[in-house]
Amino acid sequence: MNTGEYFQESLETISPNALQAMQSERLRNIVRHVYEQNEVMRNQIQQRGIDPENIQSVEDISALPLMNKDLFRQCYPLGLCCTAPSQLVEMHMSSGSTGTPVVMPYTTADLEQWAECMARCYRMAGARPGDPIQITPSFGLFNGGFGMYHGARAAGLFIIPTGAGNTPRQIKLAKDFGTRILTGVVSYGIRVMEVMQEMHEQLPSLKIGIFGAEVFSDSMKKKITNGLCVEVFDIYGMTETGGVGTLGMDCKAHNGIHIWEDHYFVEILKPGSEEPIPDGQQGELVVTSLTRQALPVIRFRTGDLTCILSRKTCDCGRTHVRVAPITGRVDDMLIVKGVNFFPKQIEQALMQIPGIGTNYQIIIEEIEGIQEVTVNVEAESSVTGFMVEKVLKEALGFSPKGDVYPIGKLPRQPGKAQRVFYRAKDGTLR
Ligand code: DLL
Repeated sequence: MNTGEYFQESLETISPNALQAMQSERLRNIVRHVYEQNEVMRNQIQQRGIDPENIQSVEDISALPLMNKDLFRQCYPLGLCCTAPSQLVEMHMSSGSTGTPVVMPYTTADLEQWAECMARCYRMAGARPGDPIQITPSFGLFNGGFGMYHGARAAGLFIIPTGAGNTPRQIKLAKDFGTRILTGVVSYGIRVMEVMQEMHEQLPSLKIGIFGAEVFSDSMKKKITNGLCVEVFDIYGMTETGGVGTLGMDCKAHNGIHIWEDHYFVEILKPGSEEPIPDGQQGELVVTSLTRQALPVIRFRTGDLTCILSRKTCDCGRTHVRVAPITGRVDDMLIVKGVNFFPKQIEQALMQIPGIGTNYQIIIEEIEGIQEVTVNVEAESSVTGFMVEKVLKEALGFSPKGDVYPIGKLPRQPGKAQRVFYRAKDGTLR
């Protein structure tokens, strides 16, 4: 069954051989471009003892050096830029955990490339020209708002650019303008759902929810699907690859995130090493941008954990590789009492409890030299701490403490939600 509708059918359904030839040609060009235009990149390549002529096809990619976030930070603000400053037309920036920003500059062609990737995502989700789309990420340095906007222009949608916040007004506008597509960071999708429930409102025109920027479990996806009465899509991208949707999204088959492979070459490596990980096994996603001008990344270590799910043609007809929804970041893994786990596993377990809310905190603290975990979660009064502890024990194999709070009582942050907190000796959370 072909469930697909395409923005660029011939590119989205390109044959694997033609795709590989296109990637190889683009890789040769992009390596030459960064080598000729940027001193930092040239030095990195020279330090590996190679020159651009060594890279003839994607099969040669492992000869190239790897980049990471630290390199971006060291080169703040435009030290990695590969075009003249006069060519730049926009920038976005993420601050990250250390507070030193990661900057992404764009040329006009880069904005078109971004819009193209995003427009493919919209069309893949079932958006059609003229559909009202409400864009809820902030319009500012964060790439979410503007990326969704550029793509919506390319896809011919009717844009309602609400940006972040004022949820009751968002719901009113969605009702008044018949919003069909709601986009945002995952925790804001959840917020809209909660406020709609509080207001006893329904949005009959709303059909498509496009959310990302944060890890979300399958059970959270189900909760949002049911709460907003939408088909939920998991959109992926990051500042360093050019923003939201550049990497891709899942299609209506919901069987992995299609990576736009004519624009990005992906590898899965063992975290902290250059060892490739076979398809089907989890590792760190490493991305090379094949078509960006101002700041193409070469073998960028994303820090995101996933695996290659399938390289076969999908039910939607697209041939681009599918990766699993992101498990978490390499440094998100928690090790408590000898058990390794990711926050996503806690979310997956919690969301199966009937009556559970969507807001939770994982608190790690050291008590008499031993790490202890407490999970605070909002829920209806029918849910007890014992019920929470039971599902967590079954999911994790050890027993975190479970504390239940009334809905709306745990703090919420604007933007991406913080789920894991460390309790210092003086009781403060950080
Ligand atoms: O979060 C881009 C974005 C905006 C994606 C809106 C989707 C929706 P950054 O702020 O640079 O960019 O953060 C990128 O967020 O490396 C992942 O760790 C995480 N991330 C992004 N999308 C997903 C997703 C935007 N669908 C970082 N699932 C990435 C899980 C995601 N994590």
